[in-house]
Amino acid sequence: MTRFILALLIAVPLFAACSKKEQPVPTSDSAKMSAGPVKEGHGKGILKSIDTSGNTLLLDLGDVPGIMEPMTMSYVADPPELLSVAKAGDSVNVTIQDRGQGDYVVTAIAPIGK
Ligand SMILES: [Cu+2]
Repeated sequence: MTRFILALLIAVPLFAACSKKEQPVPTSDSAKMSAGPVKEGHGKGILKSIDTSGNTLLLDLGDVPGIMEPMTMSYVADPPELLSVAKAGDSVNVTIQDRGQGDYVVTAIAPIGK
């Protein structure tokens, strides 16, 4: 029994030293990020223009809390049916999703006061 414990005491540090040399397997952080949680926020602004070929809406929005500071930029419309909901120049309420890695999408749009 004593000999067994002694063997363990010797063996354990050997294993520890051995495992120290092993390089940790790199995990794919980029894959995790792209599969990360979608952030969603609501904003209000003006629909500036509609690009049916690019499937985008150019929106001049106020702050979209947690998603985007006030700015004019184009968002992919998902679903594409959103392209025909409002007209250029309309005041709109929108739902914006941040799907990660610069992928900003408008998922809902409604003209205000119509
Ligand atoms: Cu922006």
